[in-house]
Amino acid sequence: MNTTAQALAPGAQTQEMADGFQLVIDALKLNGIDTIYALPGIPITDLTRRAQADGMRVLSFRHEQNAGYAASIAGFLTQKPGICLTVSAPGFLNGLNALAHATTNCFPMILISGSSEREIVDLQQGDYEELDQLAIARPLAKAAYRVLHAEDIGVGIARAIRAAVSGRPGGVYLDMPAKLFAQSIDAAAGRKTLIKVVDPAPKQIPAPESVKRALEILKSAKRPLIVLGKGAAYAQADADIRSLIEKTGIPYLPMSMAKGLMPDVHEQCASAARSYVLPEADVVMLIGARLNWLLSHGKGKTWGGKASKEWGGQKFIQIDISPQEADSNVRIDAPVVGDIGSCVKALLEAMGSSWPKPSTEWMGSIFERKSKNIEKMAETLAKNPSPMNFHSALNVVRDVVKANPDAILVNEGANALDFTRSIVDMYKPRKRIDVGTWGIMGIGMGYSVAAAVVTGQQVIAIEGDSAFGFSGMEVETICRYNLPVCIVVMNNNGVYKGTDVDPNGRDPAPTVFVKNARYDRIIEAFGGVGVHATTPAELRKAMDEAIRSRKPTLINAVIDETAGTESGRITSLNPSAKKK
Ligand code: ADP
Ligand code: TZD
Ligand code: MG
Repeated sequence: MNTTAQALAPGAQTQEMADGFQLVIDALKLNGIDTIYALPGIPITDLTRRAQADGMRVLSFRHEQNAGYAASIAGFLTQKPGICLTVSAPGFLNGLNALAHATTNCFPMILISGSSEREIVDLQQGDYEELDQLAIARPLAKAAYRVLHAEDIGVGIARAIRAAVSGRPGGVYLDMPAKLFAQSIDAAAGRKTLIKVVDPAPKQIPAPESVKRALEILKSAKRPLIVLGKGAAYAQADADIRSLIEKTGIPYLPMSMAKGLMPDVHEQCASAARSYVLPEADVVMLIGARLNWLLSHGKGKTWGGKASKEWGGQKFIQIDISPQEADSNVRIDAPVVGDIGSCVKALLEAMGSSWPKPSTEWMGSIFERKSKNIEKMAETLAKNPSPMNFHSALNVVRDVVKANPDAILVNEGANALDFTRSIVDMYKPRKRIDVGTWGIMGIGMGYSVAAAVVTGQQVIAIEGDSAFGFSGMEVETICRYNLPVCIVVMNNNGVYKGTDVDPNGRDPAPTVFVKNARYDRIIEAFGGVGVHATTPAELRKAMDEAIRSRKPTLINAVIDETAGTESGRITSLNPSAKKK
């Protein structure tokens, strides 16, 4: 503990003191948290300095939203809460988006914000950066706490850690008024107040009867299907999930961030036959995936229902840590509530040594559709149009990821997202991180920084040009920390396409950006490598070189501005496009 000696009255012994800053740092370190994603300023500047001096990694960002997204994905990748540290009012609000994002996506994260003087804030007397932050954070966080006294810092951090990682993970807000940091207490007494959290995310063992019920339904299936969600990726139960899938022989469909949990090229992977297996399956086992909009709420035409809200007739087994998740959209015939590691283990044990494989008829029909679609896609990928389109550019990314399966793929945009997800195969768990449950733009550079920092692996960020703009200034951060991040901006001159025009001929259309922008030059301002790529060959060369050198690189990949579609794959959600 780095403490200050304070002189007392003459003759008295020197008393070792610790202040609030120190107790926060010590409490985090005691719990194995060694990294903070931050943006300094009153009242937390010294917290960032002292945390760094004490050996913590302090990554300083250009905007709190990006620090927050970094913290949230660090939580997803490590199962430890990612820490985002901000100043009061505006800094807090900038970080809040990421806190809500963490809660929505079930990522463990703690937003620690400095705040202004309670007495003044509560009487609304107009303090510097006055805002009732705790009240604002509460509805967006899994939990929200305020610490007023130095001796409560240990409890505050312990509660925040438990709330973030136990049960269904989420975002936690921790309010720390400026006065807290300057409070001094006796160092030895302070040390005793710190809590090392024992078993922060306790296992939750499923009830044996729920396991039995699930297996009976699964056994009765003629056309079973497993859907893997990002909860399954988060759980880090990779080997058991693989055993379950291979032992049962059931085809599986990975949700976006569960791609690679099982290799996309595995023979049981049904991604390329998605629109066939969803309506055809008679029993579907969801593992860490919610039946939200991304799965058409488990009903309607996608699932074989006749009308848009009609149930398709399949039975659902749902493995989830949240007991409230079942029946959120359709009836869940067999909820299995527990952590995925324990649930999958229990299923494997209860299954015994032999399990009937799905019929060759079911597997054969999937294989047939899959092969056809993969063949069609291969033809499209092999084309080399000029200008380059999403397919010819992503064909390169596909090869590069295949050759570098440990690299982490960050992905956002509309077409740039949807095409990447369907074209670029993933081979290992937790290697694909993207816009998540909200389909949010702006995660790109924050995710890239955190992924590089917590894994040490090469990061490849495939970014729509609009998407990139939300966090683009963080290329300075990437250069400053010299991180192995290769950003590819899929530059089609705008949101979805670059072809819209103002019917009145006055302004650029709302979806269109400066034509032929040179995003590559942005990174050059900070000493990174910028490349302008107009052909797949140029793109390949630049990506290979970025990965070989591990230098911060931004490749401006010029994409045909007519190539995209409105809203990518989710055109149907767009009210104006629907009218057409
Ligand atoms: P996707 O978007 O990939 O479909 P979702 O975010 O919708 O995934 O769903 C993830 C689900 O996983 C959530 O319902 C969450 O409660 C659950 N979950 C997260 N971690 C665990 C875990 N360790 N064990 C069990 N369920 C988990
Ligand atoms: N703001 C936020 C925070 N999230 C969003 N999802 C949007 C706005 C709306 N939006 C999308 O859903 S995709 C997108 C926006 C602005 C950008 C699409 O353009 P792009 O990708 O250049 O990133 P493509 O390849 O041109 O489609
Ligand atoms: Mg674009």
